[in-house]
Amino acid sequence: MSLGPGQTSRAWMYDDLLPGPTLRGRTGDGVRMTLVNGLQEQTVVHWHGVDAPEHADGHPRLAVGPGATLAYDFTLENRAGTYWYHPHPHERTAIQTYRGMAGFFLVDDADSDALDLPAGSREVPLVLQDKRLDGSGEIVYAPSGPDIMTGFLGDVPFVNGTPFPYLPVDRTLYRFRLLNGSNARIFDLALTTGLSFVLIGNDGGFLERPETLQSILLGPGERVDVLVDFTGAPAGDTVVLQSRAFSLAGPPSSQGVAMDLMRFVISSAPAAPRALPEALPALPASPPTEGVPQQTFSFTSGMGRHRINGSAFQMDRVDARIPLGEPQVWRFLNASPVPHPVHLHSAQFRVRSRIGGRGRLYPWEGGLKDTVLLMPFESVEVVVHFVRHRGLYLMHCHNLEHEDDGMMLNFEVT
Ligand SMILES: [Cu+2]
Repeated sequence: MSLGPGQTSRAWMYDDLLPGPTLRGRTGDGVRMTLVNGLQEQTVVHWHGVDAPEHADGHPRLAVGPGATLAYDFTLENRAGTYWYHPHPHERTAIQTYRGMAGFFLVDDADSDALDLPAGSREVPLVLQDKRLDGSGEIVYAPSGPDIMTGFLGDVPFVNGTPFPYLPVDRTLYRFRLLNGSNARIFDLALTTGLSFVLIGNDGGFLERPETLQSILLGPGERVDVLVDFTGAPAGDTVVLQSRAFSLAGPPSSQGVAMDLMRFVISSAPAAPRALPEALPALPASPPTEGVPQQTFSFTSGMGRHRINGSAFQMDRVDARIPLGEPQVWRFLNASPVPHPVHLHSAQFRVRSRIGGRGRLYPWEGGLKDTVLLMPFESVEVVVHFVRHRGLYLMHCHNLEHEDDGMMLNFEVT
């Protein structure tokens, strides 16, 4: 694949595209896809954030070897939202995702249609990543021990598979679907020239109400759906999407360094202004949580080993069980000096509190989430409610080096 003028690198891709093809469906659609494994190792696809039945969720025990195929057939049950897909083979998720295997899975429904948001060339999915390149411009993936402690961090920003790209934009409203598709890097997103984000959605679809924000902290695996209004921007101006510097205690690394991710170049062509939505579709009702069972999961990174409740992932061991339809409160404790973005398969959850560290929740953590960022020594409480599928699913850290090192467990919806 090309990285710009005169520069190429090898990549591992879905359908020879970097990122993979953007899949788009409507709630209630049947999804039928076939994975054809052209790698020299096993792989499997996980539909991140999508409530797939057990056989279609991409659990590593379902991975297929080189040359083999795997058929997916399920009904799309999620509400409108910004979902995505990536590999999930045992201990090889990090390298396969890093080398290029990831794509968007966008879902629409009657509610999203009714909002009449910017569409076509003014609705742009952007997958944000970081890479390391060697002297010849080849993408490098060779994590050292310290890299596995912090996660593998790159120094070159990639957006949609291109280093520091630009996008010409008209002077009107745009919708950006932002995905942090990095293995380990956390982005503190902001726009230059005083522009702000109007946050309308996150992992599991639209939020309760639009919110204007100057910055959004996005951990690996998390998504936000934002509107940006370029109406007042001067023609010829360049607006930069940046990750701002932030400080982080713990082992030294480049986590938190400032990075310019991409540029928007304002066109001189006239464009009709568009109004922002005043209200967003209602969220599904929350389950009652009074007196419901609780479970605690402790994420530790001692001696360079990443564990949940002291154990490394084992393919056939079930670490937690939860009855279908029973709401529970799950507490995730980060008992370590490194961040852990915690991801659940099978259903979206609600984040209800954070203690330690930042000690509060942020607007992009409202609504429905499938991934929540725990900075060092933070803990969060989430309300889980599995209502669709019984079966074996995963909880894991979405820092992919941590995941592959064993910070993952099986839970069974019974
Ligand atoms: Cu982690």
